[in-house]
Amino acid sequence: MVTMDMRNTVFPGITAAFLMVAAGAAQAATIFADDFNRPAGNSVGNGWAERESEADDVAIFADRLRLRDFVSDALPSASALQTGLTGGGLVNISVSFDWRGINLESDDRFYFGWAAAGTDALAVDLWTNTGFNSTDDQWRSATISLASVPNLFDVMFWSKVSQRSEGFAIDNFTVSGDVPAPVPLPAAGWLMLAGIGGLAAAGRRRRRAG
Ligand SMILES: [Ca+2]
Ligand SMILES: [Ca+2]
Ligand SMILES: [Ca+2]
Repeated sequence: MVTMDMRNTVFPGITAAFLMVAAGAAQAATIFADDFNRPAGNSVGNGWAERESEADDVAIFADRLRLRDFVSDALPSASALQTGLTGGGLVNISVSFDWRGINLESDDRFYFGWAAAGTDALAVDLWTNTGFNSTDDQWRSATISLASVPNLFDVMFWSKVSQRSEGFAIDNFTVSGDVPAPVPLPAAGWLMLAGIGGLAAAGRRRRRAG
């Protein structure tokens, strides 16, 4: 009876461990997400800090983030900042969002930037930025890999435009990462298989010796 119990419990357990390893490598986890689906208003909410000239330009509008303004003294022209995101041990951290330009000319840009937590939001040169431009009103999707992102980081949408009517709209913003594969488990599995092989070889040697 003891032998039957071993077959029923130990071997399914080993199978489950290897399946967990295979699934872990591709499992994505969300760090922060915002679909901006909430009542229209001049404050974005959900932790976003705003830089704008007129209050209704960095705002929730039509279930999206609208970022459309021109603060004339320095960059950013307008921005929405989210601080204190944590990688939490995830790998391959990336962001994705949908966007479209609002009245942009060819020399206008908007940016997604990221930096270590606490970086000055007005010192855009200290941020890692990806720039976009669109002179039509088509929605597009973007995915950006945050290489070497620190464990605690800030993200910011910001613009570099020349008029208050220029900007962009954002929707379906997600920051996510992959759960790292549990490396020690496959190592242990190989050691266990090597051990079983070693026992079998020892058994053969004992049988030959006898
Ligand atoms: Ca506002
Ligand atoms: Ca939305
Ligand atoms: Ca312009």
